[in-house]
Amino acid sequence: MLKMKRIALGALLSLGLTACGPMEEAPESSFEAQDSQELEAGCTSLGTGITTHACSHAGNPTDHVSVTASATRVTSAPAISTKHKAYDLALPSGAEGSVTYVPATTGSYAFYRTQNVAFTVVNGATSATVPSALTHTVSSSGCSLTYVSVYDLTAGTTYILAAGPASGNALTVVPEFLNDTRTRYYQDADGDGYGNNSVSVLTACTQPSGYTTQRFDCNDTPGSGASIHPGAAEICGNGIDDNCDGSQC
Ligand SMILES: [Ca+2]
Ligand SMILES: [Ca+2]
Ligand SMILES: [Ca+2]
Repeated sequence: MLKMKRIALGALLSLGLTACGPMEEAPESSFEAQDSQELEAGCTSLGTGITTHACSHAGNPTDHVSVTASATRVTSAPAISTKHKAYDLALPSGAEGSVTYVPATTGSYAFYRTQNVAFTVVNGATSATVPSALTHTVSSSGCSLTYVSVYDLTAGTTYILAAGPASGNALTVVPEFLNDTRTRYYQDADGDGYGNNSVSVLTACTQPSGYTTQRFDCNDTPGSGASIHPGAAEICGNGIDDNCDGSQC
């Protein structure tokens, strides 16, 4: 009898927790495939997540790398293969200089730079030039990085990064692996600032229109759902869970 009471109490508690507790996070398993994706088709600009991240590296102490004129476009050029680091390259005077980059993982890599100078990525094994998937200027307050290019690279391949000539013969480069700093955005169909947990994109690009980083909107229906969201005041007696906390009052 006691056991039955315990079971009944447990069931009631469970129901209560379901009704009052925070909404469950959307399962992430369906998004795993996106985690190893290359740069999204149609992406025209990287998002602030990765740019801000790269800027923080540029604002910290950098590794100094001296590049000689005789070592350009050769696989024996100095390596800058550690990601999440800023490299301060001393390029040959008035000439191009090279460093090498060996990615640990296959995927999209962004090379942030302090100057818009000639920048070419060459496959060290085939000597073929690797086309950039995206190139654009960087605009971020207080950041010395002004330019970025993205390339789809293969793990274990030695790539040669040829840069310059550069003003002052100095160029800071910050390599970034896009998968490390992608941001998840949730669809906000009713425009109330809160997104639908079950409709999201994980992207290195700028925030898609109609999406937000806020989630837990329990009614994202355009029009009627706009007044229903976690920031709304709960109104008793209207039969609606206005603030999405699982209860109507
Ligand atoms: Ca919404
Ligand atoms: Ca809503
Ligand atoms: Ca209500």
